[in-house]
Amino acid sequence: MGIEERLFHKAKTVLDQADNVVVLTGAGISAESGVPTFRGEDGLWRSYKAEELATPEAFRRNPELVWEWYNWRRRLISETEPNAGHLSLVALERSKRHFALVTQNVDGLHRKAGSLRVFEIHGNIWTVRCSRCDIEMENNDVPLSGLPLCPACNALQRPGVVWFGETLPPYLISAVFKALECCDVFMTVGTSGMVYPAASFAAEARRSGAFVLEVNLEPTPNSRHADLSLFGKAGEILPKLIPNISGVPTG
Ligand code: BV8
Ligand code: ZN
Repeated sequence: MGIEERLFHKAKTVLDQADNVVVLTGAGISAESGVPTFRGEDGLWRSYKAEELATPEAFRRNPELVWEWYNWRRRLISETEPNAGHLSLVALERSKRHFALVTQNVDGLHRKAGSLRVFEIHGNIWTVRCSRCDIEMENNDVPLSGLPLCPACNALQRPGVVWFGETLPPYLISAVFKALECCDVFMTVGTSGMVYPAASFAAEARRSGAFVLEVNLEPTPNSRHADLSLFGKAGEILPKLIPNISGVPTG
């Protein structure tokens, strides 16, 4: 058995035997669905700069531009479907007593695939939130007709996502850190390990004694905390790692 196969077999055995699994996903798991990642060659940030768009200051300065960017992403995401990587994580969730899927993605594709125990720590692009009274609601219009206004106080609504410089919902973060404390296996899938606090989860899980498994196209800052890294496409690796025992329709 070659080294690759041995590593793969080890990863599969560890995942099979785990009773409590936490998975962190990033933009890379949605890449094969056609959603551009943030920092790859087709990266979202290439055409735009994060500080220009995904910040509260940018929204205050130019809400039209920020909504134009989100409308473009909403349209693009509305035409995508979950891929084999998303579906494999549904099968994994159904096969484990204790399971949490923590995603940095705002595209909603994990829920669309059938995942239930999902923490969307950076929010969801299909949610809009009032910039004054914080009331949140779902809005699936593609595109939004003009700048959306709050039905309660008529102020401007913003995308229901967490921008740079904004803190993540505290209840979500404490739930994630509790999950990291008790998991046997922590798997990262398709994340560059650049954005905090998600970028600190692998080290945290390792400190708590979990086996850390990385699935990504290339090495990342998470790699040094990983017991084992499998480099390749999530949509190809995950279906081989996770037997579809629960008969999740593979689309
Ligand atoms: C916060 C929602 C408290 C919006 C996003 C200095 C040091 C440490 C921290 C900071 C610092 N300066 C500022 C900070 C804090 C900042 C931060 O981390 N900045 C970074 C850039 C240094 N973080 C914050 O502000 C967070 N809040 O910390 O609050 C605070 C406040 C102020 C100051 C300090 C602390 C809030 C962060 C949330 C930002 N919102 N998204 C939206 O989406 O519109 S972040 C955005 O990046 C997305 O959520 C995205 O998911 C996320 C992370 O990127 P990735 O998912 O990893 O995607 P990326 O493209 O980078 O990588 C994809 C990977 O997949 C690649 O490795 C690629 O190889 C791989 N891949 C590609 N295809 C495939 C694949 N793998 C497998 N298969 C494939 N097919
Ligand atoms: Zn309002």
